[in-house]
Amino acid sequence: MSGADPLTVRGATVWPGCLDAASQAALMRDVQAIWAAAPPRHPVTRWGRPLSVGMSAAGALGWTSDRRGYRYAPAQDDGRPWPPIPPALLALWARLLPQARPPDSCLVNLYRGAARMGLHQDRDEADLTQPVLSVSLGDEALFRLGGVARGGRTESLWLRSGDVLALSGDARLIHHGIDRIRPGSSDLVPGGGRVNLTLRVAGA
Ligand code: MD6
Ligand code: FE
Repeated sequence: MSGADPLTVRGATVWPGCLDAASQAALMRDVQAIWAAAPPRHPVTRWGRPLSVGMSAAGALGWTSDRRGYRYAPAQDDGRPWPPIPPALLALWARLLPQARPPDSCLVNLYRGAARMGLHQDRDEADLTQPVLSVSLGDEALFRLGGVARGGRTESLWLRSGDVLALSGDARLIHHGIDRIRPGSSDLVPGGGRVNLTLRVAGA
């Protein structure tokens, strides 16, 4: 572990350079083990359009989307359970968020090329008093933060490999998204791109 003191951007807590190079490489190996058990896929939205982000997950609950809409799911589409959350991520959560309940879900998102994620809120979790913690690996990404209400002013920051960010307290329900990545800015992810891991307490 390494890195500077946390900073606050629109209520979100950011720990720049929280994971050192060795921790990032170890976590990338954990991600590859998750992908071996739960390969990234591009689920379709309610409107039938595949997401540009490749999605996998770990923990008791993963995430799925299809024509019925988005939801947490206890198993993959083929019925297999999601692989376990890597112990290093559980330890990071416990260290940075000692008051929170342990996470039961870790979404694993892969951004390649022009992949992006539109402005959204994370509000499908059963207990919205619990934080969401995100870890960035690989290529840099332009992260946009807005307010709890839709519309209004937004602010952007570049998230780099090893950066960690939490949405908690009054910032738990702010709008946020990824405008774009900077392809080729890191060689951590095999095949290129960016991985974002988000740890949550999804279930009751
Ligand atoms: C991403 N992150 O960084 C997308 N959600 O690729 C999220 O959607 C996110 O970073 C909740 C809390 C932190 C996040
Ligand atoms: Fe989110």
